[in-house]
Amino acid sequence: MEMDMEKWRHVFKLDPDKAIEDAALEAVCESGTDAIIVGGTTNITFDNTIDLLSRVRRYAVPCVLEISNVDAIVPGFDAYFIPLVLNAQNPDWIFNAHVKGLEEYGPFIKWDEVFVEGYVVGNGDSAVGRLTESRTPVSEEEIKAYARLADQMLKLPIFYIEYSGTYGDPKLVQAAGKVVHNSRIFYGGGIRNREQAVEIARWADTVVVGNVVYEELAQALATVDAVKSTKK
Ligand code: 1GP
Repeated sequence: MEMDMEKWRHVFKLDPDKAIEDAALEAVCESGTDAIIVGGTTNITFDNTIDLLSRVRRYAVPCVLEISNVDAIVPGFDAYFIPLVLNAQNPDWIFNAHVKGLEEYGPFIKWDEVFVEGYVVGNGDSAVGRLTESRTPVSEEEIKAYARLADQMLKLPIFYIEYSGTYGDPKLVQAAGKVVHNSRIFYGGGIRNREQAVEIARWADTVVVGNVVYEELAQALATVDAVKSTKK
């Protein structure tokens, strides 16, 4: 599958642990979104991940696995996103999990399919915030420092501002944009309607829409056009 992440403006993130009917999945995959990210934090298994991949594969949309569990790495995705949680305070989520994965899979990895995401978790009460014991809240000055860490120091392809479950402050996305030169800025978290999608799309390169798919599908689908018709 052709995959040019540099052009992605909108992506849906689907959680293998959540049920989605065929008709809803079709609407999501045919919505005009640029890609589907398969990812979640809890109860992610090989079985539910391969099941979702095979269902998304009926459609001509790129499909990426965001790895959260070394035991649920499924071959056959177009690419693999590996989060590195920059504000995690639990060392397991800084590099221990990555080293464990590399011990097991290191020789088999196709590195041109792998993109490391420098994550900043903004919602300390989200599943990922609790798991990684992320240091929150994040101020504008801090987000700029994390953005420079990801972009200039670590030279990561993606700087991901993650507010999963709550809508973050667009000013933080704007602040990050001022200092990032090369990383793509992804924002995900709490986008529930067109207005929020537009507000974020003004500052983020790529807008990630997750949970609302499972709660208000029509609103979720409306975010695609909202993002694509907004100029950054
Ligand atoms: C989660 O960034 C995504 O990783 C999207 O968050 O589910 O709140 O839209 P929501």
